[in-house]
Amino acid sequence: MNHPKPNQPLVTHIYTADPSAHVFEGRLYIYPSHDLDHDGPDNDNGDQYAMEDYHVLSLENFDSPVADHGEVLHLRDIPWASSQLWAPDAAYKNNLYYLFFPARDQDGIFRIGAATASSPAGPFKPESNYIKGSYSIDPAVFVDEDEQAYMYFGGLWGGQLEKWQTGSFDPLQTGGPPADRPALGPRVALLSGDMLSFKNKPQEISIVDEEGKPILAGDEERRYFEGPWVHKYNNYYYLSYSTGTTHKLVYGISRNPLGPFTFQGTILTPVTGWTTHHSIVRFEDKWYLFYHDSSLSGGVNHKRCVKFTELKYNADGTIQTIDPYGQA
Ligand code: FUB
Repeated sequence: MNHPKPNQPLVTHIYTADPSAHVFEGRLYIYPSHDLDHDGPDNDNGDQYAMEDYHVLSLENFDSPVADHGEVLHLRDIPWASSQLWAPDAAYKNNLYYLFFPARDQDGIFRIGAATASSPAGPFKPESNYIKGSYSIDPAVFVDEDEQAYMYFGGLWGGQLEKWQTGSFDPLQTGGPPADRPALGPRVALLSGDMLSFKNKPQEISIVDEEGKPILAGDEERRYFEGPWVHKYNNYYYLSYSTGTTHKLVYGISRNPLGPFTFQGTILTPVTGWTTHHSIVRFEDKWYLFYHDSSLSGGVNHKRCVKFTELKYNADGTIQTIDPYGQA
C-alpha cells in the first residue's frame, strides 16, 4: 500500500468525507463519514448523504500506509437513530475514546449521539439515547487544557439549524434570518465530566467583523453554514467552518472558547463538489488541514474523498490561505 500524499485521496477503496483528525497514542487517527455509492435522490435536504456506518482510518506517520480499521459503528446498532450518519468527531477523556455523531432520530430530527471504545480504533458502543438537548449536525469536540470539553455543532439547510430558531423544533421553518440581520451562529455546549451529557443549554456563538459587528445572514462569503472546528494556537481559540453556498473554509479567533469570534479570512478555497468540511490537527510539530473533495468520483457531491495538506500560520497568527489545486 502506498503512503499518503498531500492533496491526494487518503484512501480510494471507499468514499470518505468530513474528516476529524486527532493524535491518539502517538498515532494520527481520522474519523470520517463513510459515503455510500448510490444513485438515490439528490436535493438541498441532503437526502443523498444516506450514510449508514463509520470506519476509522489511521497512520503511524506520513511515510507509512493508511490503515482502515473497518466498520466501527453501524446504524442498526444505534437504538435511537433512523438514518443518515453524518460528520462525526472523536475525543479522549476518562481513559475512554468517544465518538460523537449526528443522525436522524425516529421522528426524522437530527440529534447528536455518543459511543465509547477502549481503543481509538473502536469498535464503538453507542449510548441508548442521543445527548439530551442536542440537535442539528456536525459535532466537533474540543477538550481544553483545563480538561473542560466543549461541543460545537450546527448546520443550515439539511442540518436543520433554521428549524431551531425559536428554541424548539419547528418543522415548518425553512428560512433563516433576513439578509440584513445577524446570521445564525453555530451552537456550543459544555460537556459533563463523563462526556455523555450537556452541562448547559446550548448557546449560540456570535461571529463578528473587525469592528465587532455581527456577520449578517446575507454575507454568504463569511457567514456560518456548517462544519465547525475549534483548535487553539498561541492562546487563541480558532473557530473554522464552511460557508456552504460559497464553498469556502473560513475562520475567526477569540480569547474565549465561547466567543465572540472575530472573522479573519479564508483557510481553503472551494473544492470540487458542493460541500467542504475539515479539521485542523498538530502532528509531529507541523499543522495539517484535513478536508475532502469529490475528485475521486469525478465530481459527484455525495461520493467524496478525504485529503490532507500542511497548514501554515503567518507570524501574526493568521492562517495562510490554501488553494487545494494550486499555489496558495
Ligand atoms: O456529510 C454530510 C454533511 O455534508 C456533513 O454533515 C456536512 O458538514 C457536509 O459535509
